[in-house]
Amino acid sequence: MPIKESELILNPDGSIYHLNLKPENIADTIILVGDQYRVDKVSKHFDSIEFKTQKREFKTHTGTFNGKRITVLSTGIGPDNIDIVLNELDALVNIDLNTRQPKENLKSLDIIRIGTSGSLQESVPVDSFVLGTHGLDLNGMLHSYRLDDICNPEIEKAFIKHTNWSSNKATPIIIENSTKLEGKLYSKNTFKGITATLGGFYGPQGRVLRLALQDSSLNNKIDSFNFNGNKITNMEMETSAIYGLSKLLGHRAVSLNAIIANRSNGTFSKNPSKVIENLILYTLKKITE
Ligand code: R1P
Repeated sequence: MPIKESELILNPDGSIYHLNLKPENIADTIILVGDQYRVDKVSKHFDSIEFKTQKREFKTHTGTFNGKRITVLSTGIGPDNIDIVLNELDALVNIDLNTRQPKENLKSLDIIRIGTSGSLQESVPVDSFVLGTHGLDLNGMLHSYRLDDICNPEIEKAFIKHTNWSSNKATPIIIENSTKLEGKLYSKNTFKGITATLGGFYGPQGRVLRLALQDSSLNNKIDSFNFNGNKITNMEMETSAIYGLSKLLGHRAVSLNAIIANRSNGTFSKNPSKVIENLILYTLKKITE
């Protein structure tokens, strides 16, 4: 049965609904950034750009860097947007948009996030990079899918117990990165650890402006969590959703974050643009080595 028009929505020109892309517009290596203005900061290093589009916060440039075809695409903020981006990218490569049927031979994309994030550990300072070994999903978007094969119950149970996690909130999920992409992107210049992904910037990440928190000691408990040496290094709003949907759809994903704030000692980078630029150059070099 073809997938109905209401479920797989195409624009009049045949491009996919939110991303405004056709299958030929994307490379097999995709860099995801949050901020739409970061797309230009990546593609300015390309040898050439063959394709550009933007709809809402989803801006895409495809080109080559050192001869390798790469797409850079902005996701905007949050796991809800990742649901759109990962499903539509997968549809572009794994669903025949003419027949509206899944393809027989499925393709795996390499998906690399270049994000910004706050460190939770004093030992992971501002202006450093963190590679997420796992995404710790604390926002719940992934619970709409069947997750049987991607969870890590032992570590999830330990986290729930350690934090006395409220049953009013979505059950935490831990999802691994692609070890293949970790091998390509990791070096002694990057920290490694579990990246926690929240569904908001203030309360969900323990920031208090005027509203009281459900659990004011949660961040301290997250900081001190240690499962066989695995610690939670940083917090942001996309990684676990990227890891979860990539695993479910058969893509490889790794998330690199530039640390621009340290929540443990209250510091913020004096030059966040510089650390982001450094991470962009590091990533482009590593994926084309
Ligand atoms: C919040 O300011 C945003 O910045 C971080 C968070 O994950 C969230 O998206 O990442 P990006 O700079 O990649 O958007």
